[in-house]
Amino acid sequence: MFRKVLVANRGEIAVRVMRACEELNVGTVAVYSEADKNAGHVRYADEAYNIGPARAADSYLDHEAVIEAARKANADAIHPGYGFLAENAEFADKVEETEITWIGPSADAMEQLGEKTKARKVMDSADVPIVPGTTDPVTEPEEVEAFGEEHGYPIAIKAEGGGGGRGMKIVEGPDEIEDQLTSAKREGEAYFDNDSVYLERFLENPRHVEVQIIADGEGNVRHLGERDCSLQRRHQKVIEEGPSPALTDELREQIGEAARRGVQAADYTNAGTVEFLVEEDVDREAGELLGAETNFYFLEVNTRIQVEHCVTEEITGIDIVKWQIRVAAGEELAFEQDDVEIDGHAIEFRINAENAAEEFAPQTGTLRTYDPPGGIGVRVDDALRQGDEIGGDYDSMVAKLIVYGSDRDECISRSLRALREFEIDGLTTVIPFHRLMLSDEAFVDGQHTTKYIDEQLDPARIEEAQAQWGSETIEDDADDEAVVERQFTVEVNGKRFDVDLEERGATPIAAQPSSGGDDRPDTVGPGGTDDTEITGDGETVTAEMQGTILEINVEVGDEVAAGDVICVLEAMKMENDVVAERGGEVTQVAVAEEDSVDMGDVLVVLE
Ligand code: MV4
Repeated sequence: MFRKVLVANRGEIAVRVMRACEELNVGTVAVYSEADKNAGHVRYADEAYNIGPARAADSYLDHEAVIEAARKANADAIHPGYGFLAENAEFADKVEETEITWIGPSADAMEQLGEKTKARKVMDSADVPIVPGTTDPVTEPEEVEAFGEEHGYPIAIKAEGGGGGRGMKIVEGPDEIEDQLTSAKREGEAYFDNDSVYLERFLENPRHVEVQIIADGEGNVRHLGERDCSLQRRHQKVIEEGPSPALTDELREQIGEAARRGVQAADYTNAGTVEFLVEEDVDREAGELLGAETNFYFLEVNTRIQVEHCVTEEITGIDIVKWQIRVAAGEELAFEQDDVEIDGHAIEFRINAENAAEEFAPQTGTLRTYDPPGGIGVRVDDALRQGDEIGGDYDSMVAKLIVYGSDRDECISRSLRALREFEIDGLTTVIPFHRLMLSDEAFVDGQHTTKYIDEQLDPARIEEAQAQWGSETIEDDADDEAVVERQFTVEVNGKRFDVDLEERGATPIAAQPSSGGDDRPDTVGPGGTDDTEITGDGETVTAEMQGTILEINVEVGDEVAAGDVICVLEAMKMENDVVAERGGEVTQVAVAEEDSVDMGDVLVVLE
């Protein structure tokens, strides 16, 4: 077993990995950016190293800085968590070239499965059903047309390097082929440096079901059952659960075995997830359910531990992260497939700092109250505590709430109880949205598909839920205790040390305002992915997230109407239209094309 593991991540997943290390008696090393000097993962680790500025590209994504920290710390392995460098085959390869062990699948396996037509070929040859389509790239409109004539419409054109909703274009009929093909190629080139695309039949109303697998270096592969992640908003998962309410035991067995065969064929090691689309037979001409049969189709493999892995841990009792570390250290899996039993039901809620009533706009602020729930069946994975600040530098996840029950009904009522107990003040979270879903007929009946939030749920109900259950921000009472605890951080040569002081008779440290202390707007407006503050007759359009300006469509003096696209912001590898909410005359354009902008930066002012 390793002596010391460096966790190349932050937030709850970094703490989750360190907890596994702790149980294995393995030392833990954190890395942190300037913005994270006092973050939970740094507090948890045995030692911590500063790897650069807040911007992820200059710290958490900096290959050399991470490897350098591992060297300084004398760590013998690196765990990447999810996001950041987790699926970066080039980084995995660099780590493999050192004496440090990469806790994850081999760079080779990551590369193979990252290229989608290769992954489709591997799965197809292992008898895993793939969505009907091509296993080689297509380049010409005529090829798409021929595919349409054979299989009908709609067709999905997907980027070879894509995944997670990026680089996918839908063609509804022959007249859209040319534009969508060009667009898919362009996105592939821009985001993945690869303009290669392939075709699939587009399934119109699928569920998203994924199978957790774990494999050791001796060729043993086990599947740990499935999770249903159908409740998504714009490709962002909101609630995940297991087992899937949409599968029969027979189908569950088939899909699990298919996943196992597939990754075995790819010589896969460590933890991974095989994603499937599940859909009832439809008559594509008439658009009607045939009802007779449910089919599943391979979509892609995620070569990392996922946010929602906890669901599987709760219903199997298997510590997936611990097994990741063990198999990377050369241990063999100590359980057979038949030993894996799915027991009960688990649901995971992402407690994001977002206002669901304002198109899930990210929120920043200070956690004035942070009081998570407890009791039977309740697990909270987080990396923060009361008083911490949620900045705009990284994602907006405050915590994950994972609830276990002996069956789905018990799990749902327990979840409602836990969400009612969860007390957060100082910033808006999606807790009211979760409470709405738990009383929503489609969700409670398990009937929802991937289209549910985006296309079927009435937004007015989200607003009502937010109004009803969104907590008021409570002002802090001044803390007038005579003993004041102060924590200091000392950084020596880029290594971090904590110093705790208890000061008697000291003046309490004033609480920071939850907003207004920075230059970001307090409120964010609706309107797609943009972020608009209405002031008097005017409107200041600001960036909702950190990103790059791709295109500016207006100049000073232009008249724009409500809903007009003002500019295009590339963020999180997606092109986002920034839209005017009210409209008016452009009085200022504060950015230029190719500028990097931070969340809250002013883009354009209208009057
Ligand atoms: C599809 C599809 C329907 N048909 N492919 C979106 C994320 C990316 N991983 C693949 N995605 C989809 N691919 C075919 N042939 C529908 C989706 C899709 C989706 C998939 C999983 C979860 C949520 C989704 C939401 C919209 C579309």
